[in-house]
Amino acid sequence: MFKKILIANRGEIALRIQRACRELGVRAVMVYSEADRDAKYVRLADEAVCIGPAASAQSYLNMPAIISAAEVTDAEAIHPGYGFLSENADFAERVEKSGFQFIGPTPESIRIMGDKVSAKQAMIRAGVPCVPGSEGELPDDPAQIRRIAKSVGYPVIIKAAGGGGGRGMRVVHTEAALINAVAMTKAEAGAAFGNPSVYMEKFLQNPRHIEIQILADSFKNAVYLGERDCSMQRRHQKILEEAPAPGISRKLIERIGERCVAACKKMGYRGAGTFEFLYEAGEFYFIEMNTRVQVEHPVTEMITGVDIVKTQIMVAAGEKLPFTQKQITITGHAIECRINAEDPFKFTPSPGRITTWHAPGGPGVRVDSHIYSNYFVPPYYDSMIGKLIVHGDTREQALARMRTALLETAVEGIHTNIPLHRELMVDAKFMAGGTNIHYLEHWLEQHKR
Ligand code: MV4
Repeated sequence: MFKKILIANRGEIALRIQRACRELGVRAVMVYSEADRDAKYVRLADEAVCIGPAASAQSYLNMPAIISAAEVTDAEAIHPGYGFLSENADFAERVEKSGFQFIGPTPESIRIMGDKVSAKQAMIRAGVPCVPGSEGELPDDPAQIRRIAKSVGYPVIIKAAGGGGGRGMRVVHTEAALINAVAMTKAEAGAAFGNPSVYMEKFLQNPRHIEIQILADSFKNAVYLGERDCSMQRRHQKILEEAPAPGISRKLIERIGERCVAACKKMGYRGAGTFEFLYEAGEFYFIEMNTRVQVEHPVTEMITGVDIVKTQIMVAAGEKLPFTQKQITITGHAIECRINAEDPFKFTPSPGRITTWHAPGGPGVRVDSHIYSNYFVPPYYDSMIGKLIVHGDTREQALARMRTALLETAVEGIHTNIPLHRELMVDAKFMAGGTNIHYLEHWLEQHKR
């Protein structure tokens, strides 16, 4: 096992990774920007290095500054968390070339999954079901593009190979609009991602967003840890997640999970990974793979008892996965509410000083947050200030525990989205389970204030 790890991130995930380090007896080095000088996890760290000013480009995205910090502190490995440099293949490569272990997949795996066309081709080869479409980059010839669209069937969606997470896509309903839409998406993709390559898929109208968590070691061992339902989102920002996904049979999850595991083994994938699927009319369709630990990983930890962050570190250190698929069992139900510093219904950011913070507690309640009374939420970064996670024997018990936890939680001095979560936890359709990716946006339209 490593003696010392550098954590190249901030906020709740920095604290989460530090907790995993302590359990493993690994010393934790934090890097921080000038805006995060007073952060709790910076004080708790064994060592801390300031890497630059508040702006992410000059600190959390500053590769030479982060690698220098690892050099001066004698860290052996770098954990990138999520966001920032976590899915940057060039960073992973520079980390390795500098003699450190990147806690994540190989640069090659990150690169393949970062290009959505090569990711999809890898999945097709590995037998993971994908959305029907162009099976590769769209050609330039308009007649060929029209022919592909006709065979896929309208509506279709044009997506940028360099996009992902909702960036660089366009829905097309008619042949008349097709060629112009492809040209527009290509132009935008070239400007935004430096890669004009686009592909085509059948547009699914009312899917749910279901994802499969996997863990793999360097010895071609891999397991899936069940699924998460992340359909409750607004503008591609998830607001709450749950596991298991309501109403989807274990048999179907097992079938799809086994395909994901087979794909990991085939690709020689190492580390934590998430296969994102759209689920519609009882079928799963792969869309993207994330090669990092995800914000919503705790719901999976709660239903499996597996520490995903600890396991990421163990497999990066060259250890074997400490469990087999047979040893993974799903117990109960978990829900996570993301707590954001923002207006609960207008969604405008609300940075500033937190005057009061009372955390909830009780059976099955977990709080992943770096905040404290008198903490200043800086305006420079993502608005998420923590996550409330509950576990219960049943979905109904988890819902009841989340309602109580949200009632107990007090954040004063800034606005948060807790009032929105309180309303969603008593919403009849959400309580019934299985709402799709458009539900929250429609709900907000009907509950305008
Ligand atoms: C789609 C789709 C419908 N059909 N692909 C958006 C984020 C990116 N990961 C993929 N996205 C979508 N791809 C096909 N073929 C609808 C979406 C989509 C979506 C997906 C997941 C979660 C939220 C979403 C919100 C709007 C659109």
